[in-house]
Amino acid sequence: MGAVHDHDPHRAAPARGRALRLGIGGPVGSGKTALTAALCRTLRDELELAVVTNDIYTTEDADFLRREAVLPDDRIAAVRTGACPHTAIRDDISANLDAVEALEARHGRLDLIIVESGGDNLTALFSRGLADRQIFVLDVAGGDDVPRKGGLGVAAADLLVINKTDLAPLVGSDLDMMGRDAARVRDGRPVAFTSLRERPSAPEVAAWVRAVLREAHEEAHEEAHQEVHDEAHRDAASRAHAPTA
Ligand SMILES: Nc1nc2c(ncn2[C@@H]2O[C@H](COP(=O)(O)OP(=O)(O)OP(=O)(O)O)[C@@H](O)[C@H]2O)c(=O)[nH]1
Ligand SMILES: [Mg+2]
Repeated sequence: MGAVHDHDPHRAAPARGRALRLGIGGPVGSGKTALTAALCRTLRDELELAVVTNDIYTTEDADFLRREAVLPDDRIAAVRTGACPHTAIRDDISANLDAVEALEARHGRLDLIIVESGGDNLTALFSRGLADRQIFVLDVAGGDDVPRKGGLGVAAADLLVINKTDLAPLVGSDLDMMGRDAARVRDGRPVAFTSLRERPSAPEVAAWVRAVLREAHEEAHEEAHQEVHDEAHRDAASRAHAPTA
């Protein structure tokens, strides 16, 4: 992933002490809101969750999530981007960061904040200053040649979800080919096939999220351990150099 983000002007903030921020991006209508709803339903009893949605002119995605009662209303915030959706997740992330921080201020310790991007083209990736990890959602009806065509989202997202597999026979999409093409450009990063219509709890994506959280906790633990070690080392060094009475 490194090469993709080397020029990212926004550096990732440390995950320690705050919620992990998970971006969900992808083309219009691929199932980003359906996946957000699925993750909320599956994970809400085990994690402290909140959601930020991005729409260009409306708050439709947030309204949908509230109507579906996937989380209490005050855990769902809407950002109206008023411009290209990718600008709000990549270039000027301030409105999204404000929304994330307001949720954290209101709810105290959260484990996971999902940020759903507005539907956009294949090149839109989240700034690492906004999202610690990101999922890119394609759907099989958008064309089975999309993974082959690549694009940053397909190639570099931490997890690629290929959704609406239930529609594959109807639209004549070749799932095996989509999987092979995605694997070719993704350098070992994972791909999940989902049908949120047939399996609305998205168990494979929820399992991936749990694994990511475990990994983030382990990293934070190691970092904290390293800091304690460094401090002890500094104290010992300054004692060694202190003049003796
Ligand atoms: N058949 C089928 N339909 C699905 C599936 N997942 C989502 N949908 C439908 O696809 C439509 C778009 O889903 P959304 O979740 O709103 O897509 P989105 O990516 O959030 O769309 P935007 O936010 O507008 O870009 C809705 O009518 C969903 O019910 C699926 O796995 N199979
Ligand atoms: Mg949506």
